[in-house]
Amino acid sequence: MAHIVIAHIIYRHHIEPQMPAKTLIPLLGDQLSLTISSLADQDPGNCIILMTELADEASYVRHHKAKIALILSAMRHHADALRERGWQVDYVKLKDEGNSGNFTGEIARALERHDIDNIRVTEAGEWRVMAEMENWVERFDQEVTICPDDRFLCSHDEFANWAEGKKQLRMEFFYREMRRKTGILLDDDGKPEGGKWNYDSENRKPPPMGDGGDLLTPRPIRFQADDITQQILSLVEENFADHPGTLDNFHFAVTHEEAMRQKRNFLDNALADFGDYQDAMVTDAPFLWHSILSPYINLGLLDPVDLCRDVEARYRDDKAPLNAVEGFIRQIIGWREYVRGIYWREGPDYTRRNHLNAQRDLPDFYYTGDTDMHCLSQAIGQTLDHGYAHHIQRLMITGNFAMLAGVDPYQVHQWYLEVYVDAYEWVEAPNVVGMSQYADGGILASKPYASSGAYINRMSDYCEHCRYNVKTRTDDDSCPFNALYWDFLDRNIDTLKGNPRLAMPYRNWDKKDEDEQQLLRKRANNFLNSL
Ligand code: FAD
Ligand code: DLZ
Ligand code: SF4
Repeated sequence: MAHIVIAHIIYRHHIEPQMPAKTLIPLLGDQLSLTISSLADQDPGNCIILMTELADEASYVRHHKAKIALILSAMRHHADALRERGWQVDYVKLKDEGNSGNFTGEIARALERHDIDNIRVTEAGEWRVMAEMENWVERFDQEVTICPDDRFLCSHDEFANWAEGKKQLRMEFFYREMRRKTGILLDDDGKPEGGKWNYDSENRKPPPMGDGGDLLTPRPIRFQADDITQQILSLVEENFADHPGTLDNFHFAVTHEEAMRQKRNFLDNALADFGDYQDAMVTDAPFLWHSILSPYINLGLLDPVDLCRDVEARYRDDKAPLNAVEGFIRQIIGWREYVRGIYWREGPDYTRRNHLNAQRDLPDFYYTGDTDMHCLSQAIGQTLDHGYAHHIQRLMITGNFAMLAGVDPYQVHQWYLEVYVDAYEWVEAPNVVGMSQYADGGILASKPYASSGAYINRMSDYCEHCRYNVKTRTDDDSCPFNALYWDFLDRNIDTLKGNPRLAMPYRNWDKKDEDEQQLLRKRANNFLNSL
């Protein structure tokens, strides 16, 4: 089992200090919390915080332009917020002369600018950067302290203890532990509020439709770009023109205060209906009743547990029903913590897993949205426009299609890491490689999330606007998901047939006569060859 080591290694500084030597605190782009562990108990007068805009971080995958803009603008605003609180921040801009473009190079340069006798940093959210940090001790001959990231409820050791000896790591049981740990949504006797731990069965309503499809949904606040953001937008346009996505819809919150306003907007206007329509999908309505808060939680602008307590308070004040509140809290203290635990437990090779040996290249339309399949063109189109798609779109449209088509899961992983504004490997990889592609062989999902067009038709209005017929399977205009679904089961029969949760679909496949099976295979292959 892979394990992360939090290092406390002491080396002597080799330069004689003229002034009292200081602590260098590198702050990574997704460590924008004012109470981040690397700053805890430190004297602002005795520290230099180092923040660096890095070409390598912006381009080790081709991140969506809006993702780069959000991170860089939030970093510049956060540096100001830290300075206002008395910290000394050494901030390196992307185009500053001599910027080496990577964390290690920038620490080396900072050590020449300042008199430093130790480095203190919060652990990174990715194996790649963690490996880099662990080299700093040797590289710089400095004491390096790597602090645990206590913005998460569950530490690495705690997750390892929970997982120890279990055959299956079920999110549901992990989630109950987190409820007990926080006391969130427990009654006075320590029992789950309302008598049940999980109200998911109430959260699968089909999409609500307004007159003529004009749906009255809440809207996220669209923040106006200030001078800092304007400069960043130009910088990104000039330097990352070949990256996917557009900046035309950039209205993200970039400060702690703006993120708090977006949070209140969600609590006041969307939370109450979040549960009912959590899985619904509607043409040209990208946000529905979702919170659109993941970018801010993952950057550190919002604290996840504070958010859950605010959500719980809405329930206690009779402002939101239990199914919405429990459903929302489960996503954060359940799924979010659980996928992080899996990521660090499984080790750096996790993104290379390929249980179903899928080898096809990712179709080009994932970067253009240019396909006749309306569901895919909607999910991909809004992703390129906003850097956002909600969970069911990511899982059951883009993820489901890639898995059914047999796309190489590493390419799928890279696409998700690029195009979503909230994507960092610790959260993206388990969701993609494990949950959506079943490439880890069932660590995270007990069966592949594979579905035909029928599910998409039930949960969306997409099929009404599509040139394909969702009701048929083997005609030239039949919904491609239908034949692909059966072909996927057939193609992977040796690997998947033993899974008890797939017993029913395989029985249904076996019941089809040979001619129908052949027609389904032919329709699937014709379609795949046309990609
Ligand atoms: P809401 O629907 O309002 O949910 C509330 C919050 O719950 C989110 O903000 C998020 O913090 C948390 N959450 C919900 N589901 C999950 C989950 N499965 N894992 C972790 N946190 C969750 N989430 C990311 O933050 N980054 C990613 O890169 C990412 N990639 C994904 C890839 C796939 C294939 C799938 C199926 C899911 C992925 N998710 C990812 C989870 C989820 O889709 C997003 O968190 C959510 O869509 C963000 O939008 P929101 O803030 O409106 O969420
Ligand atoms: C994602 C990202 C980007 C695009 N740019 C920067 C940057 O310029 N400077 C920085 O410190 N961090 C950036 N990040 C976030 C890092 O990639 C992230 O901190 C690591 O992947 C660890 O999670
Ligand atoms: Fe998607 Fe098929 Fe429905 Fe078209 S018919 S929107 S391809 S599920």
